[in-house]
Amino acid sequence: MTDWLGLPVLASAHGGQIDSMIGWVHVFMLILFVGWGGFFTYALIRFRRSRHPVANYAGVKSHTSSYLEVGVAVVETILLFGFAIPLWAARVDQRPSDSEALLVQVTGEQFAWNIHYAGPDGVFGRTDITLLDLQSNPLGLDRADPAAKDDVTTVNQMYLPVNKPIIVRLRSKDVIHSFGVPEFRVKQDAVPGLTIPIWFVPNVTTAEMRTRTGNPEFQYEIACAQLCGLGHYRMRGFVTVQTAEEFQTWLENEIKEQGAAEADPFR
Ligand SMILES: [Cu+2]
Repeated sequence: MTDWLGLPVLASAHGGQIDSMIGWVHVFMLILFVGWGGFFTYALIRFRRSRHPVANYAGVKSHTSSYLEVGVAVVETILLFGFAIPLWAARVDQRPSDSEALLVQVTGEQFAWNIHYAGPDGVFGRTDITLLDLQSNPLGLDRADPAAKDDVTTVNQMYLPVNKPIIVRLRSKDVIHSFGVPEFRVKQDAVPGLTIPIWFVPNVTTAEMRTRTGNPEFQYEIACAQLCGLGHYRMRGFVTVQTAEEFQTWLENEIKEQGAAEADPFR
């Protein structure tokens, strides 16, 4: 229904609602455009110079236009507080419980996305700012902490299972970044000092998307959607959506590899 908007291919459960909203906003804007355009044309003709050689300094005396403006303001207030804010609150409050969703911590930094999985124990390992090393340990993860043993961290590579609710806990190490994946219809600022949850359900695997788009190299891309510094343009991450089994295999491999690398850093 919203094909005429030329939006990116849709790949999340809630995205259809966003698209239909974008569609409706366009329709309403078109109505406004036609309405105001018509009024403008009417005013040009009705108040043309040949009919009004002398300006009227008194102007309009009736209060109709003031009442109309107050009316518009009242309607807009009702739309905002009666519909928009409650709808948005329902969306962000009714997020899936931590047990039914996959929790992924995403930390933006100039200029990369650090992705952190808690692993099978579901507990994120302790992080310590003194352990932070931009090359080898950008999150300052303390591998000595038992909860960190099965943690998996990656840079700019996010792996997600298809059809499972994902809760991203979004954070930033330095400035404001923005986590945007157009196909998921997800975009949220990452603000230093805050941990902001966002949730979505990716429902098309990367493999399926490659067939659908006819592009064998298709990748979901995390675009930083806030101008965050000189390297902003290269702050790109990638999301690979896989079947549940593929994701599990990937996670287990990473746990093994990252655990082994930790035990023998010179491997
Ligand atoms: Cu950024």
